[in-house]
Amino acid sequence: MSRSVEEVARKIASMEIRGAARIAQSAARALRDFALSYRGNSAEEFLSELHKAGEVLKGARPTAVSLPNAVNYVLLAAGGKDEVEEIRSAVVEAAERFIARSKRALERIGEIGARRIKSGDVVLTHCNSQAALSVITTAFRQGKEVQVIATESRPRYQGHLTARQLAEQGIPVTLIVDSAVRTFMKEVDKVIVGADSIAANGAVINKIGTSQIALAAHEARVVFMVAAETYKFHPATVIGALVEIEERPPSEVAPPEEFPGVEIRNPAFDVTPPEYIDLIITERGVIPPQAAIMVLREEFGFALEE
Ligand code: RUB
Repeated sequence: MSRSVEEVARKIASMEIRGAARIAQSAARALRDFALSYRGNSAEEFLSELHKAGEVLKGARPTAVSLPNAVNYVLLAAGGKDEVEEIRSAVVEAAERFIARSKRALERIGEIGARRIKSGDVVLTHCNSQAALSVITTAFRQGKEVQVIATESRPRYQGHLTARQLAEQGIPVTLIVDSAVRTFMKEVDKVIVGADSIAANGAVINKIGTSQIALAAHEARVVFMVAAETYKFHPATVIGALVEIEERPPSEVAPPEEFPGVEIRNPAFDVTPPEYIDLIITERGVIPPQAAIMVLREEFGFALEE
């Protein structure tokens, strides 16, 4: 097994590489680099090594489906090839296509989503999502006056990244603790978050706390939007699979040795039901959550046969 594949998997697991899009792109890049550095001359062995590398990457974190979707996209291109060089160029080409497509999707989501932002809007976001930020920054670059409220996103504080990234671009941003969301909701016009996985029924799996924000937005009749590339849709949910919610180490929440006799739980993601989601912005257009199944059929039709 290539050291660099293991290194990327380790960085994904430790969250040095984090966020569903970055995770997916880095997995595609790791497979490309592995293919480029492979020195054997048996096509069969090469394919088997590639699949092992794919499994190592997929096993790094369980919730963001962008990870297996990226790996499967790249490995599918290598299938049916019986020469080492053919496999190598198919993997390199597919990985680069995936990365380019992922970057283009982010821009397109920004353009499409910005149409839903009006000048003067106060937008609340949670965690640190490139897709959600693409919408906000595109609207701002178009000259719309937007103000952002960013939640800190305990326990890993990805909201700090969001607040800094927005402030660097000159976008007015207020950082709040996660538990202040309902207090601030009366000042909010729109909520926009990213997604790690979207299920066939339109439920969105995203950073822990997202579903509480959706509930508060619903209560206050504030529009709740999700920005997600089509590779964040989860094909196996069509055939009944549930999305695994990652439970991370208790030490991220508090030092367990300082709390003898206390159980500390740290689920990293939660599920927002489709009833609380107004729309999902993808690179192909805006859909209601109930149309998730159509995206899955179009995108992964081949993978849904058993
Ligand atoms: C990140 C998170 C993000 C989604 C979407 O969680 O929940 O909202 O991954 O991000 P973590 P993007 O920090 O635990 O990886 O739009 O950048 O893909």
